[in-house]
Amino acid sequence: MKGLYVFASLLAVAFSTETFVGQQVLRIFAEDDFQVEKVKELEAFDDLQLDFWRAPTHPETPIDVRVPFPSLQGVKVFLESNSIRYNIMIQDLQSLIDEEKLHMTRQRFMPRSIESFNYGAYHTPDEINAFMDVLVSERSFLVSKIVIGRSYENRPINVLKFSTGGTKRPAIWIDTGIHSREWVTQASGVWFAKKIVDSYGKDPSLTSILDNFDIFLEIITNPDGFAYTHSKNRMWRKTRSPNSGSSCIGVDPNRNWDAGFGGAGSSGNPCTDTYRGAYPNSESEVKSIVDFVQSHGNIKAFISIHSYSQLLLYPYGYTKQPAADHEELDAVAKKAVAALASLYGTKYTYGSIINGIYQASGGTIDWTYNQGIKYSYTFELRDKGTSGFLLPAKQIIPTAEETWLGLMVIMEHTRDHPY
Ligand code: 0X9
Ligand code: ZN
Repeated sequence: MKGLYVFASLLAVAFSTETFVGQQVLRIFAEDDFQVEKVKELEAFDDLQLDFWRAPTHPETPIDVRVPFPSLQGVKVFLESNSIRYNIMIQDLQSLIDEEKLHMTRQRFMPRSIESFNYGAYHTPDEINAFMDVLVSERSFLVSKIVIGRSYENRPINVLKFSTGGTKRPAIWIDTGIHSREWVTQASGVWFAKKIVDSYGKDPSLTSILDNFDIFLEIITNPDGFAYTHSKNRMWRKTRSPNSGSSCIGVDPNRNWDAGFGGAGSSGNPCTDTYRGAYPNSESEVKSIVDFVQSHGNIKAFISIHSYSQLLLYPYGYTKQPAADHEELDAVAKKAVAALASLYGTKYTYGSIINGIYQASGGTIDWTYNQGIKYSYTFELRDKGTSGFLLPAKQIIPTAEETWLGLMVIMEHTRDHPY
């Protein structure tokens, strides 16, 4: 294994892509608060270079952690000597990444029409951008592309606008891919775009939504990070902006919003994956949405899509204080997860962020909710921890289809409960 590791590292240097050979993802079951604290000790140990896919929180929820090869032995010994139970969730991370890449290259082509596009494959940023342009050119009566800003590396921040007319109609916002490595979300975003144009005029419910609301869909919400997951490091989560006084790059765009900014559940260390940034909205990918939401002024539902864990969450993440609309948000979530499960039996849990997952401050939907967007939700799509961020491509379409049913419940509720 050591020889393989060295060889792979050399290869990686040659092609300057990050390799994951010999890395595993462990699923840890901390049984009590003491064991949770022990795992947090591991988290604090920077040299181990651990990547927590699911951070340590309550004893009941499993902790998933990607462990680089050189740290693997030490981490396992630490867990065993503290009698902390774990299993190997992903035996060989690089082989999953290789499979994903192989599948992608086989499917790869620039879309010529929205009918010929392969919705069941992962695509490069160029392919997704080309898809958006083809969609707009084929369905210009319904969809246009607007640019709400530029990323740190100067990529356009594209948003699809689905509109049947009117001036300043109320609107529904959906974004995918704010965390760049959560690939099933951007892939689902592409599928949603196609679903919307196919359903208008056919599905009476979506038709009535679009006759009264505009829908804004941002598929590649973190363009620099997404490009980086394709070219350099499949596991990149953050933006790609530099941090002054540090050689570490990037800010967690789901900790950078002006809602409980700087509180617990975010980090002040630029080298961590939950780094909040120097100040709220420091990231242009965040600021562009903030400016758009404020200048629009009539967004009624805001749905931000992540993966993984199969959760439907609503505010708050930074405080245990229940949202003023807690009961209504909870009732809609309950209905949405039931609709989602009706297709393939996929089970979601729902609740406020702080109760449903963990404390996270500076998150997207806490800010949108505090701006008065009552129907602020966030999904964490498939799976519950078999493949995690490396969800096999064959699950893209089923994931998008079932999620759509949940989205429809939220959008219908928004339509039927004007405020
Ligand atoms: O930590 C996060 O930002 C979210 N989990 S993820 O694995 N997608 O990174 C959980 C925070 C809850 N808030 C939202 N999902 N918006
Ligand atoms: Zn995420």
